[in-house]
Amino acid sequence: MKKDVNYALDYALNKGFQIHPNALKILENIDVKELKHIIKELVKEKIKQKHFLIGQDDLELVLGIKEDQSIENEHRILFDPSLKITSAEGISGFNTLFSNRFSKLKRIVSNRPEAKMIKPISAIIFEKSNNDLYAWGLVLERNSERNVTKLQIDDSTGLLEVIVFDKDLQRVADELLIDQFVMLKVRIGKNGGFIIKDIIVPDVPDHLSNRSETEAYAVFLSDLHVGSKYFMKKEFDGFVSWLSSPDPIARKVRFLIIGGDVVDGIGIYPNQDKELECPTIEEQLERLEEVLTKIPINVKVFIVPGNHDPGRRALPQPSFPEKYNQSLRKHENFFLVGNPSLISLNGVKVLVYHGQSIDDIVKTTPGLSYDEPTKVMRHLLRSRHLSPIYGSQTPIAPEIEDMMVIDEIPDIFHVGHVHVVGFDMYRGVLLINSGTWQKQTPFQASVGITPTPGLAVLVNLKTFKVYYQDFKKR
Ligand code: D5M
Ligand code: FE
Ligand code: ZN
Repeated sequence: MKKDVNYALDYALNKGFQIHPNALKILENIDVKELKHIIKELVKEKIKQKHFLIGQDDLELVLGIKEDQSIENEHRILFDPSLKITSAEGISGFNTLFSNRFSKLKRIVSNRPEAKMIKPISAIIFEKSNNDLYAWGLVLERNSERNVTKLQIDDSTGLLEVIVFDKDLQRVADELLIDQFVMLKVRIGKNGGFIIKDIIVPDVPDHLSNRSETEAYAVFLSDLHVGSKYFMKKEFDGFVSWLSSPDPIARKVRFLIIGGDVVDGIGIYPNQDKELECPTIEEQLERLEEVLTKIPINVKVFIVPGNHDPGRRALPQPSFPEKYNQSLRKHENFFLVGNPSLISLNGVKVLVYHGQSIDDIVKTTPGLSYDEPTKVMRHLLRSRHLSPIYGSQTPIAPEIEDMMVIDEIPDIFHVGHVHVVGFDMYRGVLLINSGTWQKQTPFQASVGITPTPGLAVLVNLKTFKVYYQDFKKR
Protein backbone atom coordinates (compact mmCIF):
# COMPACT_ATOMS: atom_id res chain seq x y z
CA MET A 1 0.00 0.00 0.00
CA LYS A 2 2.77 2.41 1.00
CA LYS A 3 4.37 1.67 -2.38
CA ASP A 4 1.22 2.81 -4.20
CA VAL A 5 1.17 6.08 -2.27
CA ASN A 6 4.83 6.73 -3.06
CA TYR A 7 4.21 5.94 -6.69
CA ALA A 8 1.26 8.32 -6.78
CA LEU A 9 3.29 11.09 -5.14
CA ASP A 10 6.28 10.65 -7.42
CA TYR A 11 4.07 10.55 -10.47
CA ALA A 12 2.30 13.80 -9.61
CA LEU A 13 5.49 15.58 -8.54
CA ASN A 14 7.27 14.55 -11.75
CA LYS A 15 4.45 16.08 -13.75
CA GLY A 16 5.13 19.37 -11.98
CA PHE A 17 2.29 19.14 -9.46
CA GLN A 18 2.19 20.36 -5.89
CA ILE A 19 0.25 18.40 -3.33
CA HIS A 20 -1.58 20.19 -0.54
CA PRO A 21 -0.79 18.83 2.99
CA ASN A 22 -4.46 17.92 3.54
CA ALA A 23 -4.44 15.91 0.30
CA LEU A 24 -1.27 14.22 1.47
CA LYS A 25 -3.01 13.33 4.75
CA ILE A 26 -5.79 11.62 2.80
CA LEU A 27 -3.27 9.68 0.70
CA GLU A 28 -1.39 8.52 3.77
CA ASN A 29 -4.52 7.26 5.45
CA ILE A 30 -6.56 5.80 2.73
CA ASP A 31 -6.69 2.20 1.71
CA VAL A 32 -7.80 2.11 -1.96
CA LYS A 33 -6.98 -0.23 -4.75
CA GLU A 34 -6.10 1.26 -8.14
CA LEU A 35 -4.50 4.33 -6.60
CA LYS A 36 -1.98 4.51 -9.49
CA HIS A 37 -4.75 4.59 -12.04
CA ILE A 38 -6.76 7.15 -10.07
CA ILE A 39 -3.79 9.52 -9.80
CA LYS A 40 -2.98 9.24 -13.50
CA GLU A 41 -6.54 10.16 -14.41
CA LEU A 42 -6.58 13.05 -11.94
CA VAL A 43 -3.28 14.42 -13.24
CA LYS A 44 -4.56 14.18 -16.83
CA GLU A 45 -7.69 16.08 -15.95
CA LYS A 46 -5.84 18.81 -14.02
CA ILE A 47 -3.32 19.33 -16.83
CA LYS A 48 -6.26 20.00 -19.11
CA GLN A 49 -7.49 22.63 -16.62
CA LYS A 50 -3.93 23.98 -16.23
CA HIS A 51 -4.16 23.61 -12.43
CA PHE A 52 -1.02 22.17 -10.93
CA LEU A 53 -2.06 21.80 -7.30
CA ILE A 54 -3.71 18.65 -6.03
CA GLY A 55 -5.93 19.65 -3.14
CA GLN A 56 -8.11 17.90 -0.60
CA ASP A 57 -11.22 18.53 -2.71
CA ASP A 58 -9.71 16.88 -5.80
CA LEU A 59 -8.86 13.71 -3.95
CA GLU A 60 -12.13 13.57 -2.05
CA LEU A 61 -13.97 13.87 -5.34
CA VAL A 62 -12.10 11.15 -7.22
CA LEU A 63 -11.98 8.81 -4.25
CA GLY A 64 -15.68 9.22 -3.59
CA ILE A 65 -15.14 10.41 -0.02
CA LYS A 66 -16.44 13.90 -0.47
CA GLU A 67 -17.95 15.20 2.77
CA ASP A 68 -21.63 15.89 2.87
CA GLN A 69 -21.54 19.59 3.66
CA SER A 70 -25.10 19.52 4.97
CA ILE A 71 -24.03 17.50 8.02
CA GLU A 72 -23.37 19.97 10.82
CA ASN A 73 -20.44 19.88 13.24
CA GLU A 74 -21.36 22.68 15.63
CA HIS A 75 -19.98 22.32 19.15
CA ARG A 76 -20.10 24.28 22.40
CA ILE A 77 -18.16 23.56 25.58
CA LEU A 78 -20.89 24.01 28.20
CA PHE A 79 -18.76 23.14 31.20
CA ASP A 80 -15.01 22.67 31.58
CA PRO A 81 -13.49 22.66 35.10
CA SER A 82 -10.03 23.73 33.81
CA LEU A 83 -10.50 27.43 34.41
CA LYS A 84 -12.57 27.12 37.59
CA ILE A 85 -10.11 25.06 39.58
CA THR A 86 -8.86 26.89 42.68
CA SER A 87 -7.13 24.20 44.74
CA ALA A 88 -8.29 25.44 48.09
CA GLU A 89 -6.60 23.40 50.81
CA GLY A 90 -7.09 22.07 54.32
CA ILE A 91 -10.02 20.94 56.40
CA SER A 92 -12.01 24.12 55.92
CA GLY A 93 -11.59 23.58 52.18
CA PHE A 94 -13.36 20.26 52.38
CA ASN A 95 -16.08 21.75 54.57
CA THR A 96 -16.71 24.29 51.83
CA LEU A 97 -16.78 21.55 49.18
CA PHE A 98 -19.29 19.48 51.13
CA SER A 99 -21.52 22.39 51.97
CA ASN A 100 -21.53 23.34 48.29
CA ARG A 101 -22.41 19.75 47.38
CA PHE A 102 -25.26 19.85 49.89
CA SER A 103 -26.71 23.12 48.65
CA LYS A 104 -26.45 22.14 44.98
CA LEU A 105 -28.33 18.91 45.65
CA LYS A 106 -30.96 20.64 47.78
CA ARG A 107 -31.59 22.88 44.81
CA ILE A 108 -31.85 19.87 42.49
CA VAL A 109 -34.60 18.26 44.63
CA SER A 110 -36.29 21.50 45.64
CA ASN A 111 -39.35 20.93 43.46
CA ARG A 112 -40.11 17.51 44.88
CA PRO A 113 -43.11 17.39 47.24
CA GLU A 114 -40.98 15.76 50.00
CA ALA A 115 -38.55 18.70 49.89
CA LYS A 116 -41.31 21.01 51.09
CA MET A 117 -41.70 18.98 54.29
CA ILE A 118 -38.04 18.78 55.32
CA LYS A 119 -37.12 19.72 58.88
CA PRO A 120 -33.58 20.31 60.10
CA ILE A 121 -32.05 17.35 61.93
CA SER A 122 -31.44 19.57 64.97
CA ALA A 123 -35.25 19.87 65.27
CA ILE A 124 -36.09 16.28 64.29
CA ILE A 125 -34.03 14.77 67.12
CA PHE A 126 -36.27 16.52 69.67
CA GLU A 127 -39.52 15.47 67.96
CA LYS A 128 -42.01 13.48 70.02
CA SER A 129 -44.87 13.13 67.52
CA ASN A 130 -45.95 9.97 65.74
CA ASN A 131 -46.11 11.69 62.35
CA ASP A 132 -43.97 11.18 59.28
CA LEU A 133 -40.86 13.33 59.45
CA TYR A 134 -38.67 14.31 56.51
CA ALA A 135 -34.92 14.94 56.63
CA TRP A 136 -32.17 15.36 54.07
CA GLY A 137 -28.43 15.10 54.31
CA LEU A 138 -25.27 13.44 53.09
CA VAL A 139 -24.81 9.77 53.99
CA LEU A 140 -22.17 9.58 56.70
CA GLU A 141 -22.32 5.89 57.52
CA ARG A 142 -24.06 2.76 56.35
CA ASN A 143 -23.93 -0.53 58.25
CA SER A 144 -25.69 -3.80 57.67
CA GLU A 145 -25.67 -6.50 60.25
CA ARG A 146 -28.08 -9.17 61.42
CA ASN A 147 -30.85 -8.17 58.97
CA VAL A 148 -30.80 -4.56 60.07
CA THR A 149 -29.36 -1.66 58.13
CA LYS A 150 -28.35 1.49 59.97
CA LEU A 151 -27.76 4.82 58.30
CA GLN A 152 -26.37 8.07 59.57
CA ILE A 153 -26.95 11.30 57.68
CA ASP A 154 -25.60 14.80 58.23
CA ASP A 155 -27.41 18.02 57.23
CA SER A 156 -24.91 20.39 58.95
CA THR A 157 -27.39 21.08 61.79
CA GLY A 158 -26.82 17.62 63.26
CA LEU A 159 -26.52 13.87 62.72
CA LEU A 160 -29.54 11.61 62.34
CA GLU A 161 -29.21 7.90 63.01
CA VAL A 162 -31.92 5.77 61.44
CA ILE A 163 -32.77 2.08 61.19
CA VAL A 164 -34.17 0.20 58.21
CA PHE A 165 -36.21 -2.95 58.83
CA ASP A 166 -38.22 -3.22 55.62
CA LYS A 167 -36.54 -5.66 53.19
CA ASP A 168 -37.12 -3.60 50.01
CA LEU A 169 -35.93 -0.42 51.67
CA GLN A 170 -32.91 -2.28 53.00
CA ARG A 171 -31.92 -3.10 49.43
CA VAL A 172 -32.16 0.60 48.54
CA ALA A 173 -30.26 1.62 51.68
CA ASP A 174 -27.48 -0.90 51.03
CA GLU A 175 -26.93 0.61 47.60
CA LEU A 176 -26.58 4.17 48.88
CA LEU A 177 -23.11 5.54 48.31
CA ILE A 178 -21.22 7.07 51.22
CA ASP A 179 -21.34 10.90 51.07
CA GLN A 180 -24.22 10.92 48.59
CA PHE A 181 -27.25 13.15 49.11
CA VAL A 182 -30.48 11.54 50.24
CA MET A 183 -33.93 12.44 51.57
CA LEU A 184 -35.50 10.23 54.24
CA LYS A 185 -39.03 9.78 55.47
CA VAL A 186 -38.79 8.58 59.08
CA ARG A 187 -40.99 7.88 62.06
CA ILE A 188 -40.21 7.49 65.72
CA GLY A 189 -40.26 3.78 66.65
CA LYS A 190 -41.49 2.11 69.82
CA ASN A 191 -38.06 2.23 71.40
CA GLY A 192 -37.59 5.89 70.57
CA GLY A 193 -35.25 5.36 67.57
CA PHE A 194 -35.97 6.64 64.08
CA ILE A 195 -37.30 4.07 61.59
CA ILE A 196 -37.00 4.67 57.85
CA LYS A 197 -40.28 4.69 55.94
CA ASP A 198 -38.91 5.83 52.60
CA ILE A 199 -35.62 6.66 50.90
CA ILE A 200 -35.65 9.27 48.14
CA VAL A 201 -32.57 9.83 45.98
CA PRO A 202 -32.23 12.87 43.69
CA ASP A 203 -32.24 10.82 40.43
CA VAL A 204 -33.02 12.19 36.97
CA PRO A 205 -36.60 12.62 35.79
CA ASP A 206 -37.62 10.88 32.54
CA HIS A 207 -35.64 12.76 29.98
CA LEU A 208 -36.49 13.68 26.42
CA SER A 209 -33.10 13.98 24.76
CA ASN A 210 -31.94 16.74 22.44
CA ARG A 211 -31.11 15.42 18.97
CA SER A 212 -28.97 16.63 16.10
CA GLU A 213 -31.00 17.84 13.12
CA THR A 214 -28.60 16.21 10.70
CA GLU A 215 -27.21 12.67 10.74
CA ALA A 216 -23.83 13.48 12.23
CA TYR A 217 -22.00 10.65 13.99
CA ALA A 218 -19.91 10.88 17.13
CA VAL A 219 -17.28 8.29 18.02
CA PHE A 220 -16.67 7.56 21.70
CA LEU A 221 -13.27 6.22 22.74
CA SER A 222 -11.18 6.11 25.89
CA ASP A 223 -8.19 4.43 27.48
CA LEU A 224 -5.81 4.46 24.54
CA HIS A 225 -2.81 4.14 26.88
CA VAL A 226 -0.37 5.33 24.23
CA GLY A 227 3.18 4.62 25.41
CA SER A 228 2.26 1.26 26.94
CA LYS A 229 3.70 -1.87 25.31
CA TYR A 230 0.12 -3.05 25.17
CA PHE A 231 -1.27 -0.07 23.22
CA MET A 232 -2.83 -1.58 20.06
CA LYS A 233 -1.24 0.76 17.57
CA LYS A 234 -2.08 -1.28 14.48
CA GLU A 235 -5.74 -1.50 15.39
CA PHE A 236 -5.92 2.17 16.35
CA ASP A 237 -4.25 3.21 13.08
CA GLY A 238 -6.82 1.01 11.35
CA PHE A 239 -9.59 2.97 13.06
CA VAL A 240 -8.04 6.32 12.11
CA SER A 241 -7.67 5.34 8.46
CA TRP A 242 -11.28 4.09 8.48
CA LEU A 243 -12.24 7.70 9.33
CA SER A 244 -10.86 8.79 5.92
CA SER A 245 -12.33 5.84 4.04
CA PRO A 246 -15.35 5.89 1.69
CA ASP A 247 -17.44 3.97 4.26
CA PRO A 248 -20.79 5.83 4.36
CA ILE A 249 -20.78 6.04 8.17
CA ALA A 250 -17.16 7.20 8.31
CA ARG A 251 -18.15 9.99 5.93
CA LYS A 252 -20.66 11.23 8.50
CA VAL A 253 -18.38 11.23 11.55
CA ARG A 254 -18.00 14.80 12.78
CA PHE A 255 -16.96 14.32 16.41
CA LEU A 256 -14.54 12.13 18.31
CA ILE A 257 -14.58 12.12 22.10
CA ILE A 258 -11.70 10.57 24.04
CA GLY A 259 -12.62 10.03 27.68
CA GLY A 260 -9.23 9.84 29.36
CA ASP A 261 -6.20 7.59 29.88
CA VAL A 262 -4.99 8.86 26.54
CA VAL A 263 -1.39 8.02 27.45
CA ASP A 264 -0.12 5.42 29.93
CA GLY A 265 1.78 7.87 32.16
CA ILE A 266 4.66 7.13 34.50
CA GLY A 267 4.57 5.48 37.93
CA ILE A 268 0.81 4.97 37.95
CA TYR A 269 0.93 1.37 39.26
CA PRO A 270 3.65 -0.88 40.67
CA ASN A 271 6.35 -1.91 38.18
CA GLN A 272 4.68 -0.01 35.34
CA ASP A 273 8.11 0.83 33.86
CA LYS A 274 8.43 -2.78 32.70
CA GLU A 275 5.25 -2.40 30.66
CA LEU A 276 6.17 0.90 28.99
CA GLU A 277 7.40 1.36 25.45
CA CYS A 278 7.94 5.12 25.93
CA PRO A 279 9.49 5.84 29.32
CA THR A 280 8.78 9.61 29.47
CA ILE A 281 5.60 11.68 29.33
CA GLU A 282 7.09 13.79 26.56
CA GLU A 283 7.70 10.76 24.36
CA GLN A 284 4.24 9.38 25.12
CA LEU A 285 2.64 12.66 24.10
CA GLU A 286 4.70 12.81 20.92
CA ARG A 287 3.52 9.32 20.06
CA LEU A 288 -0.05 10.35 20.87
CA GLU A 289 0.17 13.25 18.48
CA GLU A 290 1.54 10.96 15.81
CA VAL A 291 -1.44 8.61 16.06
CA LEU A 292 -4.07 11.36 16.29
CA THR A 293 -2.68 13.65 13.63
CA LYS A 294 -4.09 11.61 10.76
CA ILE A 295 -7.65 12.18 11.93
CA PRO A 296 -9.43 14.14 9.17
CA ILE A 297 -9.56 17.86 9.87
CA ASN A 298 -13.36 17.99 9.70
CA VAL A 299 -13.64 15.67 12.72
CA LYS A 300 -13.56 17.62 15.98
CA VAL A 301 -11.58 15.78 18.62
CA PHE A 302 -12.27 16.35 22.34
CA ILE A 303 -9.64 15.07 24.77
CA VAL A 304 -10.46 14.60 28.47
CA PRO A 305 -7.74 13.47 30.93
CA GLY A 306 -7.87 10.32 33.09
CA ASN A 307 -5.86 8.95 36.00
CA HIS A 308 -2.94 7.94 33.74
CA ASP A 309 -2.60 11.34 32.06
CA PRO A 310 -0.23 14.18 33.01
CA GLY A 311 -1.49 16.93 35.32
CA ARG A 312 -3.28 16.89 38.63
CA ARG A 313 -4.69 13.54 39.70
CA ALA A 314 -7.43 14.81 42.03
CA LEU A 315 -10.94 15.36 40.66
CA PRO A 316 -11.98 17.51 38.94
CA GLN A 317 -8.96 17.40 36.63
CA PRO A 318 -7.98 20.37 34.48
CA SER A 319 -7.13 19.77 30.81
CA PHE A 320 -3.62 18.53 29.90
CA PRO A 321 -1.13 21.03 31.34
CA GLU A 322 0.19 23.36 28.67
CA LYS A 323 3.86 22.70 29.32
CA TYR A 324 3.52 19.21 27.86
CA ASN A 325 1.36 19.65 24.83
CA GLN A 326 2.24 22.69 22.81
CA SER A 327 1.87 20.76 19.58
CA LEU A 328 -1.37 19.00 20.47
CA ARG A 329 -2.93 22.38 21.12
CA LYS A 330 -1.93 23.62 17.69
CA HIS A 331 -4.34 21.34 15.87
CA GLU A 332 -7.35 23.46 15.08
CA ASN A 333 -9.69 20.47 15.36
CA PHE A 334 -8.40 19.30 18.79
CA PHE A 335 -10.04 20.56 21.97
CA LEU A 336 -8.37 19.77 25.29
CA VAL A 337 -10.90 19.94 28.11
CA GLY A 338 -11.00 18.88 31.77
CA ASN A 339 -12.49 15.85 33.52
CA PRO A 340 -15.50 15.99 33.77
CA SER A 341 -16.76 18.20 30.93
CA LEU A 342 -20.13 18.90 29.36
CA ILE A 343 -20.05 19.43 25.59
CA SER A 344 -22.86 20.16 23.18
CA LEU A 345 -22.51 18.42 19.80
CA ASN A 346 -25.09 19.78 17.36
CA GLY A 347 -27.26 20.46 20.43
CA VAL A 348 -26.77 17.00 21.98
CA LYS A 349 -25.37 17.40 25.49
CA VAL A 350 -22.58 14.97 26.24
CA LEU A 351 -21.24 14.55 29.78
CA VAL A 352 -17.74 13.09 29.57
CA TYR A 353 -16.09 11.70 32.70
CA HIS A 354 -13.14 9.33 32.90
CA GLY A 355 -14.75 7.26 35.68
CA GLN A 356 -12.14 6.95 38.46
CA SER A 357 -14.82 6.73 41.19
CA ILE A 358 -16.12 3.47 39.73
CA ASP A 359 -13.35 1.66 41.63
CA ASP A 360 -14.65 2.82 45.02
CA ILE A 361 -18.28 2.29 44.11
CA VAL A 362 -17.80 -1.28 42.84
CA LYS A 363 -15.90 -2.13 46.03
CA THR A 364 -18.53 -0.84 48.44
CA THR A 365 -21.86 -1.51 46.71
CA PRO A 366 -23.56 -4.91 46.57
CA GLY A 367 -24.57 -6.11 43.10
CA LEU A 368 -22.05 -4.04 41.14
CA SER A 369 -19.08 -5.28 39.14
CA TYR A 370 -16.53 -4.11 36.59
CA ASP A 371 -18.25 -6.24 33.90
CA GLU A 372 -21.33 -4.04 33.95
CA PRO A 373 -20.06 -0.46 34.03
CA THR A 374 -23.39 0.98 32.88
CA LYS A 375 -24.99 -0.25 36.15
CA VAL A 376 -22.50 1.89 38.05
CA MET A 377 -23.33 4.80 35.73
CA ARG A 378 -27.01 4.47 36.69
CA HIS A 379 -25.98 4.86 40.34
CA LEU A 380 -24.06 8.02 39.48
CA LEU A 381 -27.09 9.51 37.72
CA ARG A 382 -29.38 8.51 40.59
CA SER A 383 -27.10 10.18 43.13
CA ARG A 384 -26.60 13.14 40.72
CA HIS A 385 -22.91 12.97 41.52
CA LEU A 386 -19.91 11.63 39.61
CA SER A 387 -17.69 10.81 42.56
CA PRO A 388 -19.58 10.90 45.88
CA ILE A 389 -17.32 8.72 48.06
CA TYR A 390 -14.67 10.85 49.73
CA GLY A 391 -11.53 9.51 51.42
CA SER A 392 -11.24 6.21 49.58
CA GLN A 393 -9.08 5.46 46.49
CA THR A 394 -10.31 8.31 44.26
CA PRO A 395 -8.58 11.58 45.12
CA ILE A 396 -10.96 14.54 45.32
CA ALA A 397 -9.67 18.12 45.49
CA PRO A 398 -10.97 20.57 48.11
CA GLU A 399 -12.64 22.95 45.67
CA ILE A 400 -15.00 25.74 46.66
CA GLU A 401 -17.55 24.44 44.17
CA ASP A 402 -18.37 20.74 43.91
CA MET A 403 -17.98 20.37 40.16
CA MET A 404 -18.69 16.64 40.33
CA VAL A 405 -22.41 17.24 41.02
CA ILE A 406 -24.46 16.39 37.92
CA ASP A 407 -26.25 19.74 37.71
CA GLU A 408 -27.49 19.42 34.19
CA ILE A 409 -29.03 16.22 32.80
CA PRO A 410 -26.99 15.06 29.81
CA ASP A 411 -28.37 13.42 26.67
CA ILE A 412 -25.34 11.15 26.49
CA PHE A 413 -23.26 10.12 29.51
CA HIS A 414 -19.82 8.90 28.43
CA VAL A 415 -17.44 7.14 30.83
CA GLY A 416 -14.26 5.08 30.36
CA HIS A 417 -11.74 3.71 32.87
CA VAL A 418 -13.00 0.13 33.22
CA HIS A 419 -11.77 -0.98 29.76
CA VAL A 420 -15.05 -2.75 29.02
CA VAL A 421 -17.49 -1.57 26.34
CA GLY A 422 -21.10 -1.21 27.38
CA PHE A 423 -24.14 0.84 26.51
CA ASP A 424 -27.59 1.22 27.95
CA MET A 425 -30.44 3.70 28.27
CA TYR A 426 -31.52 5.13 31.62
CA ARG A 427 -34.60 7.38 31.74
CA GLY A 428 -33.82 8.73 28.27
CA VAL A 429 -30.10 9.23 28.90
CA LEU A 430 -27.80 7.19 26.66
CA LEU A 431 -25.06 5.57 28.75
CA ILE A 432 -21.80 4.66 27.04
CA ASN A 433 -18.73 3.02 28.39
CA SER A 434 -16.10 3.17 25.72
CA GLY A 435 -13.68 0.31 26.37
CA THR A 436 -10.01 0.57 25.54
CA TRP A 437 -7.24 0.31 22.91
CA GLN A 438 -4.88 -1.47 25.26
CA LYS A 439 -4.57 -5.26 25.42
CA GLN A 440 -4.87 -6.90 28.81
CA THR A 441 -1.72 -6.03 30.77
CA PRO A 442 -0.09 -8.51 33.17
CA PHE A 443 -1.12 -6.14 35.98
CA GLN A 444 -4.77 -6.25 34.85
CA ALA A 445 -4.60 -10.02 34.53
CA SER A 446 -3.32 -10.20 38.11
CA VAL A 447 -6.32 -8.24 39.41
CA GLY A 448 -8.79 -10.14 37.19
CA ILE A 449 -9.72 -7.45 34.64
CA THR A 450 -10.71 -8.77 31.20
CA PRO A 451 -10.87 -5.83 28.79
CA THR A 452 -12.76 -5.60 25.49
CA PRO A 453 -10.18 -3.72 23.40
CA GLY A 454 -10.23 -2.40 19.84
CA LEU A 455 -13.91 -1.40 19.63
CA ALA A 456 -15.07 2.05 18.53
CA VAL A 457 -18.50 3.09 19.81
CA LEU A 458 -20.44 5.14 17.24
CA VAL A 459 -23.63 7.11 17.82
CA ASN A 460 -25.89 8.62 15.20
CA LEU A 461 -26.70 11.92 16.91
CA LYS A 462 -30.01 12.25 15.06
CA THR A 463 -31.48 8.81 15.81
CA PHE A 464 -29.37 7.89 18.89
CA LYS A 465 -28.70 4.50 17.32
CA VAL A 466 -25.51 3.05 18.81
CA TYR A 467 -23.09 0.76 17.00
CA TYR A 468 -19.72 -0.56 17.71
CA GLN A 469 -17.16 -1.37 15.12
CA ASP A 470 -14.49 -3.95 15.81
CA PHE A 471 -11.04 -3.02 14.53
CA LYS A 472 -9.39 -6.16 15.84
CA LYS A 473 -10.56 -8.30 12.94
CA ARG A 474 -9.37 -6.01 10.17
O1 D5M B 1 -7.78 1.17 35.01
C1 D5M B 1 -8.02 0.00 34.30
C2 D5M B 1 -8.91 -0.90 35.10
O2 D5M B 1 -8.16 -1.47 36.15
C3 D5M B 1 -10.08 -0.23 35.77
O3 D5M B 1 -11.18 -1.12 35.70
C4 D5M B 1 -9.68 -0.05 37.17
C5 D5M B 1 -8.79 -1.22 37.39
N1 D5M B 1 -7.75 -1.00 38.39
C6 D5M B 1 -6.81 -0.07 38.36
N2 D5M B 1 -6.01 -0.16 39.43
C7 D5M B 1 -6.48 -1.21 40.17
C8 D5M B 1 -6.11 -1.85 41.41
N3 D5M B 1 -5.07 -1.42 42.12
N4 D5M B 1 -6.83 -2.91 41.81
C9 D5M B 1 -7.88 -3.34 41.09
N5 D5M B 1 -8.27 -2.80 39.93
C10 D5M B 1 -7.58 -1.75 39.48
P1 D5M B 1 -6.65 2.18 34.58
O4 D5M B 1 -7.07 3.50 35.08
O5 D5M B 1 -6.53 2.13 33.10
O6 D5M B 1 -5.39 1.70 35.21
FE1 FE C 1 -7.48 3.12 31.55
ZN1 ZN D 1 -8.34 4.92 34.13
